[in-house]
Amino acid sequence: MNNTFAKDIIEGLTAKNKYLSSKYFYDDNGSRIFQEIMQMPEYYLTDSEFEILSLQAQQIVEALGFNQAFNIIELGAGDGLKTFKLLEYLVNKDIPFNYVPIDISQEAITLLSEKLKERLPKLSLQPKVGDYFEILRETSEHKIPSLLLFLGSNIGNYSEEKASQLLQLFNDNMNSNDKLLIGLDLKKNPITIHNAYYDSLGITKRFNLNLLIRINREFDADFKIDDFDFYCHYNPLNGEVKSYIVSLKAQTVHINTLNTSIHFKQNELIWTELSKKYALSEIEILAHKANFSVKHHFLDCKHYFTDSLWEKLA
Ligand code: AVI
Repeated sequence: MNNTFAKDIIEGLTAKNKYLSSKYFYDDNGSRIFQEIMQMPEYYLTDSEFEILSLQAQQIVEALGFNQAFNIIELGAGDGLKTFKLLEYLVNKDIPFNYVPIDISQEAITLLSEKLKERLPKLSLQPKVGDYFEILRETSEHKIPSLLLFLGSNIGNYSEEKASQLLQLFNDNMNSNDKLLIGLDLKKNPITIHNAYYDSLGITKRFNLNLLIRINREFDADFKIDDFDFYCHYNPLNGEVKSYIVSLKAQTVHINTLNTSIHFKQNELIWTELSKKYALSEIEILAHKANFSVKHHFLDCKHYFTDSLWEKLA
Protein backbone atom coordinates (compact mmCIF):
# COMPACT_ATOMS: atom_id res chain seq x y z
CA MET A 1 0.00 0.00 0.00
CA ASN A 2 1.17 3.54 -0.80
CA ASN A 3 1.31 5.16 2.65
CA THR A 4 1.59 8.82 1.68
CA PHE A 5 -1.29 8.44 -0.75
CA ALA A 6 -3.34 6.68 2.00
CA LYS A 7 -2.61 9.47 4.47
CA ASP A 8 -3.47 12.14 1.90
CA ILE A 9 -6.77 10.44 1.01
CA ILE A 10 -7.87 10.35 4.64
CA GLU A 11 -6.69 13.89 5.32
CA GLY A 12 -8.29 15.30 2.15
CA LEU A 13 -11.61 13.48 2.26
CA THR A 14 -12.25 14.12 5.97
CA ALA A 15 -11.47 17.85 5.71
CA LYS A 16 -14.33 20.36 5.96
CA ASN A 17 -13.76 21.27 2.31
CA LYS A 18 -12.72 17.99 0.70
CA TYR A 19 -9.63 17.88 -1.54
CA LEU A 20 -7.26 15.42 -3.25
CA SER A 21 -3.95 16.39 -4.86
CA SER A 22 -3.67 16.38 -8.65
CA LYS A 23 -0.28 14.69 -8.27
CA TYR A 24 -2.27 11.46 -7.85
CA PHE A 25 -3.86 11.82 -11.30
CA TYR A 26 -0.85 10.20 -12.91
CA ASP A 27 -1.19 6.44 -12.59
CA ASP A 28 -0.61 4.61 -15.91
CA ASN A 29 -4.18 5.27 -17.04
CA GLY A 30 -4.09 8.91 -15.90
CA SER A 31 -0.82 9.46 -17.76
CA ARG A 32 -2.44 8.09 -20.91
CA ILE A 33 -5.47 10.39 -20.48
CA PHE A 34 -3.08 13.32 -20.04
CA GLN A 35 -1.51 12.42 -23.40
CA GLU A 36 -5.01 12.68 -24.89
CA ILE A 37 -5.49 16.09 -23.24
CA MET A 38 -2.24 17.34 -24.76
CA GLN A 39 -3.57 16.41 -28.19
CA MET A 40 -6.91 18.22 -27.78
CA PRO A 41 -7.25 21.32 -29.98
CA GLU A 42 -8.60 23.28 -26.96
CA TYR A 43 -5.52 22.51 -24.86
CA TYR A 44 -3.39 25.25 -26.42
CA LEU A 45 -0.57 24.93 -23.85
CA THR A 46 1.20 22.04 -25.61
CA ASP A 47 1.03 23.57 -29.09
CA SER A 48 2.21 26.95 -27.80
CA GLU A 49 5.23 25.49 -26.06
CA PHE A 50 5.99 23.24 -29.03
CA GLU A 51 5.98 26.34 -31.24
CA ILE A 52 8.39 28.18 -28.92
CA LEU A 53 10.88 25.32 -28.76
CA SER A 54 10.62 24.64 -32.50
CA LEU A 55 10.95 28.20 -33.79
CA GLN A 56 13.17 29.77 -31.16
CA ALA A 57 15.68 27.00 -30.41
CA GLN A 58 18.53 29.07 -31.81
CA GLN A 59 17.65 32.17 -29.74
CA ILE A 60 17.29 30.06 -26.60
CA VAL A 61 20.70 28.45 -27.11
CA GLU A 62 22.32 31.84 -27.80
CA ALA A 63 20.79 33.31 -24.64
CA LEU A 64 22.35 30.52 -22.53
CA GLY A 65 25.81 31.93 -23.23
CA PHE A 66 27.48 28.58 -22.54
CA ASN A 67 30.80 28.57 -24.40
CA GLN A 68 31.50 24.93 -23.65
CA ALA A 69 29.76 21.54 -23.48
CA PHE A 70 26.75 21.52 -21.13
CA ASN A 71 23.99 19.33 -19.67
CA ILE A 72 20.29 19.70 -20.39
CA ILE A 73 18.50 18.28 -17.34
CA GLU A 74 14.76 17.91 -17.85
CA LEU A 75 12.67 17.57 -14.69
CA GLY A 76 9.59 15.45 -15.38
CA ALA A 77 10.48 14.68 -18.98
CA GLY A 78 7.36 12.59 -19.73
CA ASP A 79 7.18 11.76 -23.43
CA GLY A 80 9.75 14.49 -24.20
CA LEU A 81 8.02 15.45 -27.42
CA LYS A 82 8.23 19.23 -26.92
CA THR A 83 11.91 19.06 -26.05
CA PHE A 84 12.68 17.03 -29.16
CA LYS A 85 12.91 20.14 -31.38
CA LEU A 86 15.45 21.79 -29.09
CA LEU A 87 17.53 18.60 -28.96
CA GLU A 88 17.30 18.18 -32.72
CA TYR A 89 18.54 21.72 -33.27
CA LEU A 90 21.57 21.17 -31.03
CA VAL A 91 22.46 17.80 -32.55
CA ASN A 92 22.18 19.16 -36.10
CA LYS A 93 24.43 22.08 -35.19
CA ASP A 94 27.00 19.71 -33.60
CA ILE A 95 26.82 21.64 -30.32
CA PRO A 96 28.25 19.39 -27.57
CA PHE A 97 25.77 18.58 -24.77
CA ASN A 98 24.33 15.69 -22.72
CA TYR A 99 20.59 15.25 -22.34
CA VAL A 100 19.55 14.04 -18.87
CA PRO A 101 15.79 13.42 -18.79
CA ILE A 102 14.48 12.68 -15.29
CA ASP A 103 11.11 11.16 -14.52
CA ILE A 104 9.63 9.16 -11.67
CA SER A 105 8.11 6.76 -14.19
CA GLN A 106 10.46 4.03 -15.45
CA GLU A 107 7.97 3.34 -18.26
CA ALA A 108 8.08 6.97 -19.47
CA ILE A 109 11.90 7.04 -19.42
CA THR A 110 12.22 3.72 -21.27
CA LEU A 111 9.82 4.85 -24.00
CA LEU A 112 11.49 8.24 -24.33
CA SER A 113 14.99 6.69 -24.53
CA GLU A 114 13.93 4.24 -27.22
CA LYS A 115 12.35 7.01 -29.28
CA LEU A 116 15.35 9.31 -28.95
CA LYS A 117 17.89 6.60 -29.82
CA GLU A 118 15.93 5.93 -32.98
CA ARG A 119 15.30 9.54 -34.02
CA LEU A 120 18.52 11.18 -32.81
CA PRO A 121 21.19 8.44 -32.80
CA LYS A 122 24.00 10.99 -32.26
CA LEU A 123 22.43 12.34 -29.03
CA SER A 124 24.43 11.85 -25.81
CA LEU A 125 21.67 10.54 -23.53
CA GLN A 126 21.84 9.86 -19.78
CA PRO A 127 18.28 9.10 -18.66
CA LYS A 128 17.54 8.91 -14.91
CA VAL A 129 14.60 7.54 -12.95
CA GLY A 130 13.94 8.94 -9.51
CA ASP A 131 13.76 11.93 -7.25
CA TYR A 132 14.58 15.30 -8.92
CA PHE A 133 16.69 16.60 -6.10
CA GLU A 134 18.91 13.60 -5.52
CA ILE A 135 19.73 13.61 -9.22
CA LEU A 136 20.19 17.39 -9.28
CA ARG A 137 22.59 17.17 -6.36
CA GLU A 138 24.65 14.58 -8.25
CA THR A 139 24.72 16.63 -11.44
CA SER A 140 25.58 19.89 -9.64
CA GLU A 141 28.92 18.23 -8.79
CA HIS A 142 29.72 18.19 -12.52
CA LYS A 143 32.20 20.68 -13.87
CA ILE A 144 30.16 21.68 -16.92
CA PRO A 145 27.18 24.09 -16.81
CA SER A 146 23.58 22.86 -16.87
CA LEU A 147 20.33 24.06 -18.33
CA LEU A 148 17.41 22.86 -16.21
CA LEU A 149 14.09 22.40 -18.01
CA PHE A 150 10.81 22.53 -16.08
CA LEU A 151 8.32 22.76 -18.92
CA GLY A 152 4.61 22.32 -19.58
CA SER A 153 3.38 24.82 -16.95
CA ASN A 154 3.92 22.15 -14.29
CA ILE A 155 4.74 24.90 -11.78
CA GLY A 156 1.12 26.12 -12.21
CA ASN A 157 -0.11 23.02 -10.35
CA TYR A 158 1.59 24.15 -7.11
CA SER A 159 0.18 26.62 -4.56
CA GLU A 160 2.03 29.92 -4.37
CA GLU A 161 3.92 28.80 -1.27
CA LYS A 162 4.80 25.33 -2.62
CA ALA A 163 5.87 26.83 -5.98
CA SER A 164 8.29 29.20 -4.22
CA GLN A 165 9.71 26.36 -2.11
CA LEU A 166 10.23 24.16 -5.16
CA LEU A 167 11.91 26.94 -7.16
CA GLN A 168 14.13 27.79 -4.19
CA LEU A 169 15.15 24.12 -4.03
CA PHE A 170 16.03 24.20 -7.74
CA ASN A 171 18.06 27.33 -7.05
CA ASP A 172 19.90 25.72 -4.10
CA ASN A 173 20.92 22.81 -6.32
CA MET A 174 22.19 24.95 -9.21
CA ASN A 175 25.70 26.30 -9.77
CA SER A 176 26.12 30.04 -10.42
CA ASN A 177 26.38 29.68 -14.21
CA ASP A 178 23.46 27.20 -14.59
CA LYS A 179 20.16 28.37 -16.10
CA LEU A 180 16.52 27.35 -15.71
CA LEU A 181 14.05 27.34 -18.61
CA ILE A 182 10.58 27.22 -17.10
CA GLY A 183 7.24 26.94 -18.93
CA LEU A 184 4.42 29.13 -17.60
CA ASP A 185 0.92 29.59 -18.96
CA LEU A 186 -0.09 33.23 -19.34
CA LYS A 187 -3.31 35.06 -18.49
CA LYS A 188 -5.38 35.54 -21.63
CA ASN A 189 -8.99 35.69 -22.81
CA PRO A 190 -10.78 33.78 -20.02
CA ILE A 191 -12.90 31.89 -22.56
CA THR A 192 -9.78 30.36 -24.16
CA ILE A 193 -8.61 29.18 -20.75
CA HIS A 194 -12.05 27.94 -19.74
CA ASN A 195 -12.34 25.85 -22.92
CA ALA A 196 -8.92 24.25 -22.39
CA TYR A 197 -10.13 22.71 -19.14
CA TYR A 198 -13.88 22.33 -19.87
CA ASP A 199 -13.35 20.43 -23.12
CA SER A 200 -16.30 19.40 -25.24
CA LEU A 201 -15.43 15.67 -25.31
CA GLY A 202 -15.13 15.39 -21.52
CA ILE A 203 -11.54 14.15 -21.59
CA THR A 204 -10.59 16.37 -18.63
CA LYS A 205 -13.63 15.01 -16.78
CA ARG A 206 -12.31 11.47 -17.38
CA PHE A 207 -8.88 12.62 -16.18
CA ASN A 208 -10.38 13.77 -12.87
CA LEU A 209 -12.74 10.83 -12.35
CA ASN A 210 -9.87 8.43 -13.00
CA LEU A 211 -8.62 9.44 -9.56
CA LEU A 212 -11.70 7.80 -8.01
CA ILE A 213 -11.17 4.69 -10.17
CA ARG A 214 -7.58 4.62 -8.91
CA ILE A 215 -8.73 4.80 -5.26
CA ASN A 216 -11.28 2.03 -5.91
CA ARG A 217 -8.53 -0.19 -7.29
CA GLU A 218 -5.70 0.61 -4.87
CA PHE A 219 -7.75 0.87 -1.65
CA ASP A 220 -10.72 -1.42 -2.33
CA ALA A 221 -13.15 1.53 -2.32
CA ASP A 222 -16.63 1.66 -3.84
CA PHE A 223 -16.89 5.06 -5.53
CA LYS A 224 -19.70 4.76 -8.11
CA ILE A 225 -18.18 6.82 -10.87
CA ASP A 226 -21.52 7.69 -12.52
CA ASP A 227 -22.62 9.36 -9.28
CA PHE A 228 -19.84 11.93 -9.63
CA ASP A 229 -19.29 14.71 -12.14
CA PHE A 230 -16.61 17.27 -12.97
CA TYR A 231 -16.68 21.04 -12.61
CA CYS A 232 -14.00 23.64 -13.19
CA HIS A 233 -13.82 27.38 -12.94
CA TYR A 234 -11.34 30.00 -14.14
CA ASN A 235 -11.07 33.18 -12.11
CA PRO A 236 -9.45 35.80 -14.38
CA LEU A 237 -8.80 38.07 -11.39
CA ASN A 238 -6.28 35.74 -9.77
CA GLY A 239 -5.40 33.54 -12.78
CA GLU A 240 -6.53 30.33 -11.07
CA VAL A 241 -8.29 27.43 -12.77
CA LYS A 242 -9.70 25.25 -10.02
CA SER A 243 -11.01 21.77 -10.83
CA TYR A 244 -13.43 19.75 -8.76
CA ILE A 245 -15.21 16.41 -8.58
CA VAL A 246 -18.90 16.87 -7.69
CA SER A 247 -21.01 14.33 -5.80
CA LEU A 248 -24.31 14.17 -7.69
CA LYS A 249 -26.21 12.81 -4.69
CA ALA A 250 -25.98 12.25 -0.96
CA GLN A 251 -23.94 9.05 -0.65
CA THR A 252 -21.49 7.15 1.50
CA VAL A 253 -18.33 5.65 0.04
CA HIS A 254 -16.41 2.89 1.79
CA ILE A 255 -12.63 2.80 1.47
CA ASN A 256 -12.13 -0.69 2.82
CA THR A 257 -8.34 -0.89 2.95
CA LEU A 258 -8.29 2.31 4.99
CA ASN A 259 -11.22 1.23 7.24
CA THR A 260 -12.89 4.53 6.42
CA SER A 261 -16.32 5.64 5.22
CA ILE A 262 -16.77 9.05 3.66
CA HIS A 263 -20.13 10.76 3.48
CA PHE A 264 -20.91 13.15 0.64
CA LYS A 265 -23.77 15.64 0.62
CA GLN A 266 -25.52 16.22 -2.69
CA ASN A 267 -23.37 18.64 -4.79
CA GLU A 268 -20.48 18.45 -2.36
CA LEU A 269 -17.10 19.07 -4.00
CA ILE A 270 -13.66 17.49 -3.91
CA TRP A 271 -11.12 20.10 -5.02
CA THR A 272 -8.61 18.27 -7.23
CA GLU A 273 -6.41 20.73 -9.06
CA LEU A 274 -5.02 24.24 -9.32
CA SER A 275 -3.74 25.36 -12.73
CA LYS A 276 -2.34 28.85 -12.27
CA LYS A 277 -2.00 31.39 -15.09
CA TYR A 278 0.47 34.26 -14.77
CA ALA A 279 0.98 37.83 -15.96
CA LEU A 280 4.59 38.52 -17.03
CA SER A 281 4.94 40.92 -14.07
CA GLU A 282 3.92 38.12 -11.66
CA ILE A 283 6.60 35.87 -13.15
CA GLU A 284 9.28 38.44 -12.26
CA ILE A 285 8.05 38.37 -8.65
CA LEU A 286 7.94 34.55 -8.57
CA ALA A 287 11.51 34.42 -9.88
CA HIS A 288 12.86 36.99 -7.39
CA LYS A 289 11.27 35.25 -4.41
CA ALA A 290 13.32 32.16 -5.26
CA ASN A 291 16.54 34.14 -5.92
CA PHE A 292 16.35 34.13 -9.69
CA SER A 293 16.22 36.92 -12.25
CA VAL A 294 14.37 36.60 -15.56
CA LYS A 295 16.85 36.81 -18.43
CA HIS A 296 14.34 36.45 -21.24
CA HIS A 297 10.72 35.46 -21.95
CA PHE A 298 10.38 33.31 -25.08
CA LEU A 299 6.75 33.72 -26.12
CA ASP A 300 4.67 31.94 -28.77
CA CYS A 301 3.18 34.07 -31.56
CA LYS A 302 -0.20 34.39 -29.80
CA HIS A 303 1.46 35.31 -26.49
CA TYR A 304 -0.41 32.49 -24.76
CA PHE A 305 2.61 30.89 -23.10
CA THR A 306 6.18 31.65 -22.07
CA ASP A 307 9.29 29.56 -21.71
CA SER A 308 11.21 31.91 -19.45
CA LEU A 309 14.95 31.73 -19.05
CA TRP A 310 16.02 32.37 -15.46
CA GLU A 311 19.46 32.79 -13.94
CA LYS A 312 20.60 32.69 -10.34
CA LEU A 313 20.90 36.01 -8.55
CA ALA A 314 24.43 36.50 -7.24
C1 AVI B 1 0.30 19.07 -16.00
N1 AVI B 1 -0.45 20.32 -15.86
C2 AVI B 1 0.37 21.49 -16.18
C3 AVI B 1 -1.77 20.33 -16.54
C4 AVI B 1 -2.47 21.71 -16.36
O1 AVI B 1 -2.79 22.32 -17.37
O2 AVI B 1 -2.64 22.13 -15.21
C5 AVI B 1 -2.68 19.23 -16.05
C6 AVI B 1 -4.07 19.33 -16.62
N2 AVI B 1 -5.16 19.37 -15.93
C7 AVI B 1 -6.22 19.45 -16.72
N3 AVI B 1 -5.80 19.53 -17.95
C8 AVI B 1 -4.44 19.42 -17.93
